[in-house]
Amino acid sequence: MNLELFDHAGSAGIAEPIGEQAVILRGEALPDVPRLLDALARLEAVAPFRHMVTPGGHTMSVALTNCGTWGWVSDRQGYRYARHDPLTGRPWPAMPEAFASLAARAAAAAGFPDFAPDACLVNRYLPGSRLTLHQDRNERDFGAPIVSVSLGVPAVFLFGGHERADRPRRYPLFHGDVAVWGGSDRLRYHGVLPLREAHHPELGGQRINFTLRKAG
Ligand code: MD6
Ligand code: FE
Repeated sequence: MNLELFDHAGSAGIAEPIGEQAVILRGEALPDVPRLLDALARLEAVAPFRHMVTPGGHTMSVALTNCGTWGWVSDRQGYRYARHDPLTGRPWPAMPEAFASLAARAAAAAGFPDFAPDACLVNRYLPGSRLTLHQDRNERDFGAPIVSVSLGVPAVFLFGGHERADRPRRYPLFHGDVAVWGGSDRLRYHGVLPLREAHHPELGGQRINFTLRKAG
């Protein structure tokens, strides 16, 4: 196993540009981790992780839940944002303050002031879970950036171009890293390689990703 995959090796605090208006803020979320995990435990108790089905009929390998006014959902009808959790019929849990404040701080650091997310998609990866190349285009306003927080086992993030066929670059995302992208990079294809088997001291074998957006 490559030890470098398991920590920042001193990179926390570094802003690593991955596009004209896209950056990985290494370790930005580290001070927030206790609050994030506490909020996640409450969220999970009300809106559990589940595997959704794609419009093509495949069950996603990533399990997900949501908080905020809008939650991202998928079923045979398509991908969209919905105010209610299809599992419980209830509104998604409110966006925890810890999520919203981290997102606003990271967006501002990346050059997007006044980011006020109304949707947070939470993805849980177990060994083998992956996300194929996709664009995030279900949001109403592409003017707002996306803020993505990684916790737990590291993953390889694929960041491509504006065409599906554009060869993506690969970036490791470690516990506490925050990726922000918007503007001219907002619609770039991206994905996550299958998660490797590994152990994280706080999260065990899993990777958690929070993706905060302005959806409505
Ligand atoms: C993930 N993230 O990192 C998957 N989308 O688990 C995404 O699909 C994503 O990280 C838009 C913006 C940032 C992201
Ligand atoms: Fe995405």
